Amino acid sequence: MTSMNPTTFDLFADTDPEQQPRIERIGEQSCVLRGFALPWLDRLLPALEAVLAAAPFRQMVTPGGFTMSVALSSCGTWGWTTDRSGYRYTRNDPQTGQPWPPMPEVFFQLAQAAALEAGFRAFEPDSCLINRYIPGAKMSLHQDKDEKSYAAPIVSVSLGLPAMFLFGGFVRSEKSQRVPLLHGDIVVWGGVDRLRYHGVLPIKDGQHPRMGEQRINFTFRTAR
Ligand code: MD6
Ligand code: FE
Repeated sequence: MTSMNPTTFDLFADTDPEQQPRIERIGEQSCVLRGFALPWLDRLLPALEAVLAAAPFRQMVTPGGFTMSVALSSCGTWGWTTDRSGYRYTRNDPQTGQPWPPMPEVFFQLAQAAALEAGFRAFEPDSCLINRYIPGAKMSLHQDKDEKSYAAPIVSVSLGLPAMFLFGGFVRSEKSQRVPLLHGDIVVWGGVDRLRYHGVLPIKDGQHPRMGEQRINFTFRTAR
């Protein structure tokens, strides 16, 4: 410290936005960790490619008969699927008949680190749903309620094109907050906020320098 002159010291003062822990609370037990995934990307993206080679993105049909605009894949012990007969977690990918690819260690570690940063200890996700949005794709307001227990939080990683995340209440009609999400941001929510309605507005046209013309979202859960 003795070698630090006042000018150097100023660079690390608490007014420097680069040095702030960028945690934004969006609910009693929910927050956005700005840029949290960025230092992990060099390990995360190759692992993502390997998962997608084994379980490619596909568009699924809802029980109501609508084809989702978001393309989905999963990794981990349990993968989330939907078809005309309903929503469920399955051990096998219905498209390949094979077990979902195992969750890469770096996925698990990132999810656990983000949960801890948000105040949730010992998060052990057994499922990672991977969503791919191209411009125009959206996610209607919904609750994540197919998991067996709501004790564990959900950790949601955003990559690529920006999105406007809607964070609502406990009934669909309640007014939502609008939370802009950028490449590298992570939303963590749980506890009293676990069953809040949420969604994503249609993704705007654009090119992301690293991810191209898409937004990729991972949501980590404890399904069982
Ligand atoms: C998305 N996310 O951000 C969709 N669910 O693309 C979700 O549906 C979601 O971000 C639960 C918790 C966080 C989420
Ligand atoms: Fe969700």
